[in-house]
Amino acid sequence: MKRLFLFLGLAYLQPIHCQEKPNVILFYADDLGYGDLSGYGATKFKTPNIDQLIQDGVKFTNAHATAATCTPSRYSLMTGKYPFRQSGTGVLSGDAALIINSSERTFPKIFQEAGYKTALIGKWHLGLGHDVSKNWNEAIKPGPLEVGFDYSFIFPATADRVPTVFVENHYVLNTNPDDPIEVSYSKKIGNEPTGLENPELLKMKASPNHGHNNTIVNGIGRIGWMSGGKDAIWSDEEITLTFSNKVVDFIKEHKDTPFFLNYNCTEPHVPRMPATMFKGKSGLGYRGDAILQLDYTVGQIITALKETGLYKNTLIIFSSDNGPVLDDGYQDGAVEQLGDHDPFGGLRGGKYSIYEAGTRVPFIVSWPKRIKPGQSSEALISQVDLFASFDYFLHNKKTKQEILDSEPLWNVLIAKDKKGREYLIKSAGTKAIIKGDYKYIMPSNGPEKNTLVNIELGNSKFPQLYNLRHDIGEKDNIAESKPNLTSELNQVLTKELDRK
Ligand code: NG6
Ligand code: CA
Repeated sequence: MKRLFLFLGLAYLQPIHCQEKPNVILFYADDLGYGDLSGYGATKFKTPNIDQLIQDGVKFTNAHATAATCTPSRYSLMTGKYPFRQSGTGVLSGDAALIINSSERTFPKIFQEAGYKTALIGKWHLGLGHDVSKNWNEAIKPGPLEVGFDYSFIFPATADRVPTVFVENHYVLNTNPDDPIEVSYSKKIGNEPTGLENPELLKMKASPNHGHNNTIVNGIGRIGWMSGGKDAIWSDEEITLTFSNKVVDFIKEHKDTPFFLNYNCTEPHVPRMPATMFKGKSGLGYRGDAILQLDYTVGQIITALKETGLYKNTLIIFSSDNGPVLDDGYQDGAVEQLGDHDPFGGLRGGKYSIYEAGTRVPFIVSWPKRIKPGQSSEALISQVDLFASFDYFLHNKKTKQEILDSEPLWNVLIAKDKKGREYLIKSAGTKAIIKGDYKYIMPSNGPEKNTLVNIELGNSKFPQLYNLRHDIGEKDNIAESKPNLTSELNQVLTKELDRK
C-alpha cells in the first residue's frame, strides 16, 4: 500500500514539476530607448503589444544594461560578468572571433542544465569562429551552439556590417560553391560597388564622416567589404519577418518541452529599412516605423504563444541592449522627422553615453501564471542579474558566485521584492556607479561629446555626482557639495573595478 502511494505520489509529482517550469523568452531590442514605447511614456505612436506585456506583468523603471553599446551589454547577459572584466568586449567587427569561451558556464547553459531546449534567433554580435580569417562557406564554429544554444538562426554582427547573411546553426544560409562568400575589414575585395565610389547607387544615403561607405548591399552602404554569396545576402526588408517566423516555428515545435528562446530583435538599429507594410506608418521616419514593426512582431509571437496554450506559463522578458541614437550613420529621416517624440524619455545622453539614456532601458517581465499583472517596480536591477536569478530559480543557487557580477534577484524579477541591488556598475568608456538615489561618474579624459551622433558621452575631467531621484536628467552635478559621498562612491566603484 505504502509503495502504491509512493508510486502514485511520484507519478503525480513529476508532471506537475515539469509543468511548473515556465518557458522563458527574452526579447532583446537593439538601440531602443527608455522613451520609445507608449508604455514608457511615448505619445506620438503606440506600441500596444509590448504594452500588453506591461499590463500582464511588471514594468521596471530603474533597470540597466551594463554598457551603452551592443557587444558589451550582450557579453554581460551571456556570462553574468561586467564587460570590463575581459578585454576585447567593445563593438565587434563583422568578422570578429567569438569572445566567449566555449568551456564557460553561460546563461543559456543554465537552461540546458535544467532540461530546457534553447534557441537564439536574431542578432548575435559576439563573434564567430576562432579568428577573423574564417571560411564563410564552410561550418563556422565556435558560435552560439558552442556556448549553450541548441539552435541558432542569426546574422553575425549588425545589419550595417558585412557579411549581410543569415547563419543557421553552423552554416550560412544558401551558400553556393560557385559563388563563394569572402569578407574583409582591411581592404576592398571583389567587384561589388561601394558607397564611396558609387554613391549614386544608394537607396539610403550614408551620413557624412560615419563610414558605412564600403560594399553596397541592397542599395545600402555597409561597414566592411564582401563579395560573392548572391543567393545568400538578404534584403533588409525581409529580416524581421524571417526571424519572427523562425521564432514562431520554434515555439510550435517545442510546445511540449520547456524552452528558453532568446530573440535578439534588430530594431531600431541602423540601417532602418522596415518591411514595406511599415514604411511611413509612424510619420516619424523609418526609425519610428521600425519600432512599430518591432511591436507588431512581439504581437505575432504573443499570438503564437496563446494559440499553443503556452502564454500563461511563459515568462517573458523584454529589454534593450543600450539607449537610443538618431543619426547612427544613415540619412533616414530619424532627425528630421522626429517631431515631438522623445526616444530618450527625458534622460541625458543616449547610445554610447555613460549618462542614463545610454544604459537605463525599458525592462518588462511578464508571467501570467505567477506574476500579478499591472505592476511597476523601482527596484535597481541590471541585465547582468538575469544569469544568477535564473541560476537561483532553476538550480537553487542562492548566493552570489565569486567570479560573477550577477546577483540572484529572482524575487525582484517576479516583483515579490521591490528593493533590488544595493548598487550597480555601468561602463561606456568611463565607469559609473548607481547606489541608492545617487549616481557617481568617474573622471575621464574622453571627449565630452560624440559629435557624429550628436550625443553627450558624459566624460568630464571632474567627478560627477547626481541625485537621480530629484534629478533624473543629470543636470545638477553636486559632487563638490557632497565630497564625502563622492569619495565613498568612488571607493566602492574602484574596489569593484579591481575585483578579480
Ligand atoms: C558603430 C557604427 C554604428 C553602429 C555601432 C554598433 C560607425 C561610425 N558607427 O561603430 O553605426 O553600427 O557601431 O552599434 O561606424 S551596436 O548597437 O551594435 O553596438
Ligand atoms: Ca545596440
